Amino acid sequence: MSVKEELEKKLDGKKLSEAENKEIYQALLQLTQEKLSAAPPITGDKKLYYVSAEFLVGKLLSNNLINLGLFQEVRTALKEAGKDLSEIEECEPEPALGNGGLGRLAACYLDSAATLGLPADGVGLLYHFGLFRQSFWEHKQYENPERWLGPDAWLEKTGVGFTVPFPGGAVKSVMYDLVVSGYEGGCNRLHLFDLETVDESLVKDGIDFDKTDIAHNLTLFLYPDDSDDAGRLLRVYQQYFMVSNAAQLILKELSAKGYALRDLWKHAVVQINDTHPSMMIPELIRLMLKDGIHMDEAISIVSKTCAYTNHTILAEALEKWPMHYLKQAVPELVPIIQELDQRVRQRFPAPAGLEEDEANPNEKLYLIDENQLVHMAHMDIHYGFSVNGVAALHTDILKEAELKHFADVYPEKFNNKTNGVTFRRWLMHCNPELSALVTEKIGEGWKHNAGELEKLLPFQDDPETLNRLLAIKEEKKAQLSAYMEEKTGKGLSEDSIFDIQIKRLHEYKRQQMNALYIIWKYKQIKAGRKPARKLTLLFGAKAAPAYIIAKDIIHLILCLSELIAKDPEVSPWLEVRMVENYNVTWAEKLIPACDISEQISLASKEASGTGNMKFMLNGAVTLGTEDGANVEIHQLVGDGNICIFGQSSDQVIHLYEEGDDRYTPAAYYPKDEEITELLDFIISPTLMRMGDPENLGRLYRDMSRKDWFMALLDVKEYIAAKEQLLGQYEDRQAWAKKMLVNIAKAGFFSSDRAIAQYNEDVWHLK
Ligand code: 26Q
Repeated sequence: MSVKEELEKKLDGKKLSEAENKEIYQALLQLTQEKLSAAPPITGDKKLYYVSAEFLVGKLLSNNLINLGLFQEVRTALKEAGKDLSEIEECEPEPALGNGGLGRLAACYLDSAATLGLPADGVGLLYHFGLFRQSFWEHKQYENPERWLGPDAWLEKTGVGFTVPFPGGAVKSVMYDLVVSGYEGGCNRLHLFDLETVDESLVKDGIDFDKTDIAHNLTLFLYPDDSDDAGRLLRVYQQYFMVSNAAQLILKELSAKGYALRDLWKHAVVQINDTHPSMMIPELIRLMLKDGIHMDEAISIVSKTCAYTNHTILAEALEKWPMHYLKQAVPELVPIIQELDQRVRQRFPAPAGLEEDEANPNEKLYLIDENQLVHMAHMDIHYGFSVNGVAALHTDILKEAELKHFADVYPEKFNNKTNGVTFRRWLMHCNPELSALVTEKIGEGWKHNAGELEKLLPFQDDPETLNRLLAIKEEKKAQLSAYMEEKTGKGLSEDSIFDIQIKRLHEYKRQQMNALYIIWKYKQIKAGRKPARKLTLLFGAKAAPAYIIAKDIIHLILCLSELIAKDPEVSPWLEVRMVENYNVTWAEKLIPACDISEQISLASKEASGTGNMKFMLNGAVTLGTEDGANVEIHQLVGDGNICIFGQSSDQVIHLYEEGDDRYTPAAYYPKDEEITELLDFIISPTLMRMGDPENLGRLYRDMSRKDWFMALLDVKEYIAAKEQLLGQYEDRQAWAKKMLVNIAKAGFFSSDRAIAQYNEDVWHLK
């Protein structure tokens, strides 16, 4: 039966051309699910459990169709019936089970593990409400619950469930599965645990709810606001609920295969995705002790089973839980954690002859510090067998600075695994036009072996290929413009340069520095210095609900957007748009249309970045600092195909080390007229009339007095670099060549490569 016939059968005989999009979506969902269940499960003697508090999988329909090899056939059948697959996809709710990079990485990795035929399941939580839905009103962000669950979701009920012990009484879990298809391969699973007794009616006003009622709220929200004690404590409960279920599932599967508990490490490997699942370690030990295994052996087994990935060096994101939280939420783990700490203290005691008032240099290796805070990462490093960073620079900084004392003790545990992204979603799906061109030029091989994209390099002087690349970029810009028109009522200027910054809103990512560029450009145009071509700056970002300055930065960008749109002198040359509720679906529309990819974090602060890789793969040129994976992109494409600016990570680290003498904006900027002018504009009457003086004033004070992420230090170089890059855009052939080199060199950033390396060095599956 053809796909068309199968679909029409599911539509009870209704013709595709006569069915509503919603009906077609449901028929496609059913059909795809049937095919997925028929796909062979990946099996093996040793299995990876990728445990993560976030899996930002995005919409699944197209992804599954691609992996099942049905995408083209379905697209064509729909087209013939006058239907458009991307419009049908609009019916699919997006599971927003992640904040950003870390969650999206987990999703790419599951795709690649299945593609490579490795037995690897994800384990996480089934949040009923994903990351909040963002809306803008009077230039400010508002948050509303994002309920994505329903009949249109892809989940399968499994019938598996466990009991999770909490001091106030045990709770029961139910496990739901998402089938993870590999490209032209078998299937793995993403297991998401829900609370049997969850109660959605607890959600009352916006995203607020009773945080203490854990028997009913554990799986309601992704990362409940943890700006207060109740929220932080709930995070601990949530994490324990996740790891207890994960541990029980792993042991159940082990015993179903007929293996003994003490052989766990031979048949299972647990990848701990950042410290959110770190309680896996004491929980597995607890279960082994209960089964009669002695402490020494339990520790040794678990230490051979667990591996840890670090995704950040920002101090505020490193989890340290007060002991009293753990005593309240997970009392049974407390003696185990204390024992793990004691063993470290015995092995690394205070050096002999230490004076009373002298600090113990080994203190920083301990799990429990003098303030009774439990450092989750320390537990992972001592009691896991592998510690990896997510880009070369990040791993170097971990080894040489942040975690140097650990790397000195365990050099063999530290390794780098530069992040990667799945080319199925981030090229084949979001840019079928470019995929087709690539295939036409170099054949199909790149789809399974991304390194083959280098075969494009010989085309860098071929005008036909270069013109086609430019034409595809134009087409993707037109598509984005049409989508914007549909969503917001206003399209984009398709012949302008599209400069895009999309990522979580955080001061270290420096959206505020981009805003200063906008102010500069606005002033230039007002002064009569018009550019060669219009520039469109696009933003997408959610700010954490309690992150005040991040919300102030959104406010500034939205105010600038309106100011410019309403100014007939400026608006023909400059446009600023911030998309509402940025998510994976938006990313899939924005990235293929991008000319300039903004990767401007303060050097040393962005562990890797993965958006940078997606942009490059779609032929955008990076404007960035030498940070995270930008460093590797730079090395691969060479100076001429990227635009790098700003202080180096060494310089930045040095500035922070200077302590009180460190870079202070108050000492810098009043001396510099240009910077003074840019900053002062934030509180100028023009802008204050448009926005809220409280928000703008606060942001102004923060940027001029604290500027913790040194935007003012790099801003002039940033402006100069951006202007230079905009100039280069005008030589269209030379620009197309840059695009081509970026695409050709992107193969290294395939998550297939990353997963193959994890397997080779860490997991040893198959
Ligand atoms: C911690 C404690 C309390 C509350 C929240 C958190 C928390 C939540 C989410 C800490 C960190 C995260 C997410 C981090 C994240 O997404 N990191 C990104 O990981 C990507 C994949 O490795 C990298 O590419 C990015 O550079 C990194 O920022």
